[in-house]
Amino acid sequence: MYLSRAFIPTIKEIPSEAQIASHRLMLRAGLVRQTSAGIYAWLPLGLRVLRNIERIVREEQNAAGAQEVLMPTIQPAELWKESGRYDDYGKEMLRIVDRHEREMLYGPTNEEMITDLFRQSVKSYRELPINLYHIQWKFRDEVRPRFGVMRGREFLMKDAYSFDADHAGAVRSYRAMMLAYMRTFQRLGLKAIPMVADTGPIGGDLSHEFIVLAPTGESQVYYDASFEGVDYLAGGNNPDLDKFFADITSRYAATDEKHDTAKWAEVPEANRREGRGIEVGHIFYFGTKYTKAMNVSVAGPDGKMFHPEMGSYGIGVSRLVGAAIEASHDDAGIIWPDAIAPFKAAILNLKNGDAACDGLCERLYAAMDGDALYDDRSDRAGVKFNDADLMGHPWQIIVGPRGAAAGKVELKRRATGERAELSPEDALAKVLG
Ligand code: P5A
Repeated sequence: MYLSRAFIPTIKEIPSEAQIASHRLMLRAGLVRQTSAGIYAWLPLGLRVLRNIERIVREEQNAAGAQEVLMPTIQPAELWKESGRYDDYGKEMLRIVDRHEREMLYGPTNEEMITDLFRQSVKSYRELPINLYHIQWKFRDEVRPRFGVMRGREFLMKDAYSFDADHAGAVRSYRAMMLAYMRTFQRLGLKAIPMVADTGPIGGDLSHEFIVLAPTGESQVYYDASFEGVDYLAGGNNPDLDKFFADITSRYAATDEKHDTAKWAEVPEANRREGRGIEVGHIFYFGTKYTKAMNVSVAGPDGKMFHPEMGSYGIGVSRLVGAAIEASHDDAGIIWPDAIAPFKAAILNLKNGDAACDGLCERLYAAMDGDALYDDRSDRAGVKFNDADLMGHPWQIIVGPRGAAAGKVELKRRATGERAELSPEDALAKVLG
């Protein structure tokens, strides 16, 4: 993308309404704009990040055996009356009446709807297990929407729902999703730690939250440092789920709600870490809560009908954009993890109009095949450096007249500030490698 023509409305002043770094930086770098309280429009740069996160989430859900569907945002109230949650959900639910006076709502989550889809089609234990997910906008009329996309009213969630024949199967589904989550966060370039959690309005008796560490997080967390450096991507396509689960739950990690001082005292002192964290995912096992309430049963091997066991599994896709920035930024701007960066590199033409600079930049831009933002504006070099740092591209390929004449570029790594003078080919190899 040519920056001179891109719709990336950056802001120089620090937006006064934004209390935390990610919100300020998302506004300043032109990723999003608020359209009403807690509701945001995603602009090209922000949307590219959102799509990158979605892609990795989707790949890991598919690899874990979940199947993608797409349910609507608008739901009929009847389903929620069946489950008993229509009144429980209170003011957080956005209620709508259509022209025929039918009660509808903008979905805050989809347990009821997926249970209804399941009961329309699945009749036998032989069709189990099934895990269905979608990536869809949700609406929760939060009392205090704040921190930009981190606690919005409209937000993008990946939500998966598993159906199993028995408790053992449901536990297996839960563990498979937990591993898929650890892999997802690792691929996103984030350190997320699973912590035992309360189940709240979703219900059930087994639940974990996934917390990304960041000083501005809403939760106080306590965890064992041995979580750091575990490679969840090792273990191939047929991982030992019981071993994984035993290993992960043997390490202490809890938010203050669930903090157990006796167990904490057993963690070796050198390993005890305290800090703040952001909840980017939450998984639940709730057995037959919805299948019973909504009268869903399938035939077992003996012909007897039974209620399938369920779990649900959420990732805050839009929240992750903010969380990634909270976890990785400096005074100059965002520092994107490579996997989710909107562009791999910015190409900075320090002398627009100089034939050697223009020619070299165009050549680099073509070789990057759409994965570079080319700063072809006629601004001063300082403006270009500042904007590239603000937008946080992992690499900057800097092309000045002296270098261009000698067939050299400067390559800067945003995260470390390291710079090296290289041939254009070597720079490309590093950036694309
Ligand atoms: C699990 C999937 C659920 O809704 N039902 C379907 C279950 N869980 S949850 O914890 O309530 O939400 C899942 C994740 O969604 C993100 N999230 C939000 N993101 C932005 N703004 C919000 N207001 C918001 N509320 C929830 C969180 O990442 C949460 O872990």
